[in-house]
Amino acid sequence: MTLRTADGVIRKALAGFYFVRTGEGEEYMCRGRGILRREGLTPLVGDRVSISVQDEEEGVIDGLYPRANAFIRPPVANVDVFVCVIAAADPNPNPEILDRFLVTAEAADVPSVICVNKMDLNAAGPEKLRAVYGGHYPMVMTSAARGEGLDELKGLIAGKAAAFAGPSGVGKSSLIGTLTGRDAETGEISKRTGRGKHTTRHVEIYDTDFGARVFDTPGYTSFTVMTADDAHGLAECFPEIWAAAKGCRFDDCTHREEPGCTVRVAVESGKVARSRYNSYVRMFAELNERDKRT
Ligand SMILES: Nc1nc2c(ncn2[C@@H]2O[C@H](COP(=O)(O)OP(=O)(O)OP(=O)(O)O)[C@@H](O)[C@H]2O)c(=O)[nH]1
Ligand SMILES: [Mg+2]
Ligand SMILES: [Zn+2]
Repeated sequence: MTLRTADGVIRKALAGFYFVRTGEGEEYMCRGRGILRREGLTPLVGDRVSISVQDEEEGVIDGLYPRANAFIRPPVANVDVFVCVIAAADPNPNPEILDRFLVTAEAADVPSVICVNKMDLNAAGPEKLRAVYGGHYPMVMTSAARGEGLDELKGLIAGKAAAFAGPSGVGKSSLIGTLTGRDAETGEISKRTGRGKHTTRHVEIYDTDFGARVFDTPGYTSFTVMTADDAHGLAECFPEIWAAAKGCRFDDCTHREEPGCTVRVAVESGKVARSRYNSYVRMFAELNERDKRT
């Protein structure tokens, strides 16, 4: 039985249920209507949806409103900015995984902020990361453990729908805990169970008192999904490579073997970091293979 219909946003997805908050602030646990599945539409956290309310707690998702953007990993929609979290150490930074993620965000025209967490570990990695990414992406150095760098992070995401993404264990949930004031609670749980770690298994949106809605997402251990349109669109997804490519003599330069390629000159002079260029070349080869097959 349908009591009424309403519009809302999916705040959490868990075990086949979608938790939808309506404009009036009520929350309903919803299933998706069969028609969505048949049309190949998977509701995502962040989606704006129309629902039929069935009783005080439950409803059914009837349809999805058009999305500004949607991602497979992490499975989120309508993101204003990604906070790409990487740890100074423990786990050690993996630049290629970060580059793959940044390309995915660029391909969808969603800006990224790079957040280097666990600065309290005094590792050597962060200076290198700043040299590679600092001129091309907003960067913030944080310690969720010590509450450092959080005001700067807040400034970068205030008023936005900010999805936290990154490998498992880098501190996404810890950062979100301190941003939303839920840290004390998490600390108690970890003391009681004796576990230092609470791996996130679902996507959920949390409100903050500075106007940001933050998405916590499960960490990934590898990143193979490639969403750049094609090999030639790839250079566009590396801001500093794209800037260097403007000077190339040939419009169709792939920036690999071509003589006089200005991207390679920029790599030699250090304007483009070698690790970024290597990521580009590897991803180019992968996309080329994929395009050949299809
Ligand atoms: N030293 C230090 N440890 C931290 C910091 N932030 C988080 N940790 C610890 O790192 C571990 C992982 O933190 P989480 O917040 O669960 O990491 P996550 O990115 O949410 O991990 P997944 O949910 O598995 O993707 C926990 O033991 C935290 O206490 C930090 O700034 N410094
Ligand atoms: Mg987590
Ligand atoms: Zn070139």
